[in-house]
Amino acid sequence: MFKLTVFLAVFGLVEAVYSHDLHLADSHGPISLMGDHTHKKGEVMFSYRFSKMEMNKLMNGTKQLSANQAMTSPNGASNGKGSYMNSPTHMKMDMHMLGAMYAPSDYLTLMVMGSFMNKEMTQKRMPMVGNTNFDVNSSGVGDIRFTGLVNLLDGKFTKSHIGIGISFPTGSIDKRDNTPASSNARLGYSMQNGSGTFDPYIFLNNVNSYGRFKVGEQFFIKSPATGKNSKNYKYGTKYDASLWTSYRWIKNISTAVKLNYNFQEKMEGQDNEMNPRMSPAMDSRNKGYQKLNLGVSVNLVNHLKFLKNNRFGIEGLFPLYSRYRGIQMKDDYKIIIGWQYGF
Ligand SMILES: [Cu+2]
Repeated sequence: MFKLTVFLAVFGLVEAVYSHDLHLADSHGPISLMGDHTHKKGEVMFSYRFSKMEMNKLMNGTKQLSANQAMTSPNGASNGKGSYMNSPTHMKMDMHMLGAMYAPSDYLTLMVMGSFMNKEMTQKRMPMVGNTNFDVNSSGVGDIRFTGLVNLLDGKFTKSHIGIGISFPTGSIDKRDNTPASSNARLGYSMQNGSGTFDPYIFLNNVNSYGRFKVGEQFFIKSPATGKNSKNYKYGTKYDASLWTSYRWIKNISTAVKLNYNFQEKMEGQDNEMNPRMSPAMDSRNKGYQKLNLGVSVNLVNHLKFLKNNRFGIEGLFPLYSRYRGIQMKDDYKIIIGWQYGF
């Protein structure tokens, strides 16, 4: 019996008594959520997330269309008469995100988050020039976010906090590459690494516990504050609502499903160095969307002596419904793998 207990304890299957719930798998939300939890006074946490995203379909509103259909659609520059010279057909993005959290008090947690991304877009040229494909690439750091999380309720049943922060325009909006039109062309909006604007945001995060079940919600709003960026455009206000529920199978393993609704308003202005006749990806009319995604995730906490309390999370995000403003590429899926360590 003693041997069995030791065996179970080593594998974290025995419910030991801990001072607080840093050690429970479900004390953090699904790994795709940012600012889903706060920390106790003096705690520090580091995190690393890797995400991979691919797009292989073109959409106009809610309808799928081919690259040739996209190229014969009216562009944003010529009153419904002119069409596009190229159309995107594939896009993929790898992103590395580094984060740190520190709680100077039980009521306030500070958070900073930065990223580095690699993007690739394949475009098809119009039939007149042989429908050939070409790739463009960009990489670099993204916008850095500073957030303060303030606890509203910190009970056994309900935990709520608000987050207030600013996204700083550290990501480049002048990413360039070779295209058939130019050896050093500014790439389309989605190939740029930042918004180019200071974007304040606010969110409300709530989690209710029902034993091994948890139900969480997060409502997030972000909007550019200082007018258009240096290239004469700004992204629309972004609204994001998440609803998730998790189940803790044993102390150190939980699974969750998440519904996420994402709305981005239209873009204002346009980058004058991007020719909207070139591609739907360079036409500022083709920005803004509504998306409903399903997230499926697993959280793990290591209870072994070696690397104790290191957390691992993995989440797959899949589109249930999407409606795009104009012609845009559709997200096929997104996978996020994360590591977190708090002490
Ligand atoms: Cu944390």
